[in-house]
Amino acid sequence: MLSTKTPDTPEQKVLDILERNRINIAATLPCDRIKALLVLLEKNIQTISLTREENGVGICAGIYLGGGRPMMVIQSTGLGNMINALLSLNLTYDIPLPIIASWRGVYKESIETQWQLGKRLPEILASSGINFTIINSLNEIDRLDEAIKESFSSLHPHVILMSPAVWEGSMSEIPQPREICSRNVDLEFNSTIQKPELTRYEAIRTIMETIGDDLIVSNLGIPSKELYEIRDRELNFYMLGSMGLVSSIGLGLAIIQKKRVYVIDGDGSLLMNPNALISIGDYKPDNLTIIGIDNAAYGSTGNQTTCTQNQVDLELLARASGINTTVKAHSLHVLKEALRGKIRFIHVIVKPENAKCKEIPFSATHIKERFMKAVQN
Ligand SMILES: Cc1ncc(C[n+]2csc(CCOP(=O)(O)OP(=O)(O)O)c2C)c(N)n1
Repeated sequence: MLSTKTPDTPEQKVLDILERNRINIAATLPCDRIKALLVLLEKNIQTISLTREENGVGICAGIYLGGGRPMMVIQSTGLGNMINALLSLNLTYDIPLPIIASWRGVYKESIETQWQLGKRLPEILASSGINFTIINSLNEIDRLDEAIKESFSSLHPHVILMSPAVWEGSMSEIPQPREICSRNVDLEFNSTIQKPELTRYEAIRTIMETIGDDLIVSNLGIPSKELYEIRDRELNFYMLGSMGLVSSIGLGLAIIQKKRVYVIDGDGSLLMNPNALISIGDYKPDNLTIIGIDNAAYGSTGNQTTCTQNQVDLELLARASGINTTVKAHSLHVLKEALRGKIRFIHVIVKPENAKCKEIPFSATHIKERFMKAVQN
């Protein structure tokens, strides 16, 4: 992509460092202090705008698994939304993620709600085992280069706490309000959810009989164990934790890869992170299918009921999020047809039953390494 140069501004220096490190995608959520940096990033590298930072951890993990070099650019408060994901995903599977965090709450901060988290962040990161670098002024900007390199060589996240002092006096362009055009939502939706006849196990077996050499990311808990039992393969990425992030990882993979990506998600997990559907509806990658297996329960933890029992329709949630080809499957035949038709969201209605399955005998890093090798072949 052609670089739009604004020589000698702090923002340009940051962009130069990212380009030197071959960062090809930045997942962002704004902070007032980095608004000029975000303008420059949008003009020069692919950016993904997030609705919640935790979702970005999943999307960036998918991009990395698919062969990309992503990073995140956020406000430091967002780190509070990301801790579980960084530990259960990045630190467990060895997935790098450089994160520029505009460090609020400490330097010339007038917003009181920023103080408590801001001042404790170094301690929180240190005690979480997350590497971090503090950059207090523009003179220290080369430490950003070191931090990004450290993240990719250690295969771990690295947070760069960037003081607002870095940008002081910058002459960079700041964003202008965009024109909002009129728009129309034309969503006719009627649905019936019948008494379920299928099990999750039967649905996953049908998925495995229908798809070819496509990529699969599977939900934590029993769905991944059932998939392992039905057909283990290198192109299965088994989630062992990080509830809610399986569809985000699928999105990241679909953005960076030409291969087709299937996600086996669950109602509990989709309701924990509907942000994933919103981002998928926004980017609409045509090589991604989310299979929302709805047993109206948190099946893996004892079948406690979820809000799909009587209130939320996941297919409607997907449509309302901008995913426009959806279907509801009560039978294996409809599921098969939907998979063949490359429908983007398949809502599969199943009974809250778990097959008796053994544990997946692989470590997280083994699952990651063999998946990446197979994907990039
Ligand atoms: C943040 C977080 N909260 C709770 C859990 C415990 N937990 C693990 S799996 C699971 C249920 C997932 O339900 P769903 O996505 O519907 O899939 P199912 O097991 O029903 O197929 C829960 C609550 C967790 N791992 N992480």
